Amino acid sequence: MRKRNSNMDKTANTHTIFALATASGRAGVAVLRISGPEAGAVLKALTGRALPTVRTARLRVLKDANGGRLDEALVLWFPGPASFTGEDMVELHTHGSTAVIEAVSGALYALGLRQAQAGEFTRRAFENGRLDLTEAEGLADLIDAESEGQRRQALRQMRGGLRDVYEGWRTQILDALAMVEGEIDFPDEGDVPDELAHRAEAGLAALAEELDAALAGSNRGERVRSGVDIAIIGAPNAGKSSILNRLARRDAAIVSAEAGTTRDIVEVHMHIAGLPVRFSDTAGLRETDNAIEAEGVKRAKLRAHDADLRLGVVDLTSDNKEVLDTLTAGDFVLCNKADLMSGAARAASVGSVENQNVSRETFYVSAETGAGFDVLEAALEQEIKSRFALTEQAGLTRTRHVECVRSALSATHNAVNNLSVAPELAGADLRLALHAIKELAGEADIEAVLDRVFSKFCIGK
Ligand SMILES: Nc1nc2c(ncn2[C@@H]2O[C@H](COP(=O)(O)OP(=O)(O)OP(=O)(O)O)[C@@H](O)[C@H]2O)c(=O)[nH]1
Ligand SMILES: [Mg+2]
Repeated sequence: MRKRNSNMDKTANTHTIFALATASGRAGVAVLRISGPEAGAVLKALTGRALPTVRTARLRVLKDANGGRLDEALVLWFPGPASFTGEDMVELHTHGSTAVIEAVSGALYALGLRQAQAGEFTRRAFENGRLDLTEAEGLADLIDAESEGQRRQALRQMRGGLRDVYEGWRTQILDALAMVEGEIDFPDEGDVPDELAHRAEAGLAALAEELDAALAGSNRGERVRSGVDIAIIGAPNAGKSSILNRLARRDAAIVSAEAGTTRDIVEVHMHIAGLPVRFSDTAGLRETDNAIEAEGVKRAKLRAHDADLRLGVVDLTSDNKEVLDTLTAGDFVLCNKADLMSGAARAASVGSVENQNVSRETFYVSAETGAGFDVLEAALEQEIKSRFALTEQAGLTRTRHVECVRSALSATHNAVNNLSVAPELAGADLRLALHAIKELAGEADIEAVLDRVFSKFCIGK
């Protein structure tokens, strides 16, 4: 048995580690996980008995080195490599008090184990080939998931959804590379046609299209992960804070008849269409000598600029030019205080909020009475669904993925351009594309290529 602080282990990977898998604090049950070569020996030492049946819960008394009872626990034995980390693993389901967790942890330290670092179990699983990088990321997202959409997306990625996608790309690149390499290495072989490299062209064009589509859809995956940002902007007193409170169904922001009430940004978080959504109520846009209000206006504009969707609130009795100019295509115009408007006034107003160049939906609402909110909320849900919600296809969910796919795409474009000019350059481009896919997967080695060249082309060498 390794002793604590011993230097027997030079490589961190072979050290046996443990960690509390459940949240700390008072609870009915706590789960401690152990992983590494000593896991089995540790379980024997703790229970003073032989290892239990594989992957079967057993009730055992846990004792320290002096025979002192620590707790009665359910124990499970998962020998590697068919365990989560690929190493020998043990789970101890103890009672969930701080005292029990501390006592059992103390016994594990005494047996020479060290506490796992954040993510170390998953890291080992990755290094042992139990999951690829995107699956590990999916797992991390699943643990963090707060909304329905996040849960579904993370689960799909954890189960290899993205891997399936990039394995398809990898095959396409390898196919093309095999053709190109055939051209370079065996130019005089009779069974390798001269125009071999050009046969790669159609496949690469199709690949470029797929990569392009994945990049176009990446905004969705990232939004599901990080949430949709909606900014409420408008002239002072238009009723922005009242609208926020209506949407939130609580008094989140201060409402008053005084213009310039809101200065700091007031945020409300909720879930719409299974996605986390952040509404930001902002300061009314106007010129002002007041330094604090001016700072509020500056922040409002910045938030509006960064938002995924803007709700431009207008009060038809005042000047709304600045607000309307801030809105872009797809944003919503909310004509508030509809309760103060006669039907004729409303009809006359239509032209004043329209913009010939930018298509925006217009809603007549009253934050005071709640009129029009059912229509507005339904439209918001529809908009979020169609613009950001999950699609059937697994996609890119992180900036890291987007960067890898971007380099794969640019390398593919270069390869297509080089095919007719110099196939050896196209080959180098395709290796770059392959490397980008390997980065996406979290791999390093890229030597599968040559095997493929020979096996596919029956060159006879
Ligand atoms: N009649 C009527 N009054 C409204 C409506 N919405 C808001 N108000 C009133 O308009 C005034 C301003 O409302 P706020 O929600 O504070 O407006 P705001 O746009 O947040 O204003 P600032 O934070 O100052 O920019 C308050 O007196 C509200 O009660 C509405 O739909 N109908
Ligand atoms: Mg306000």
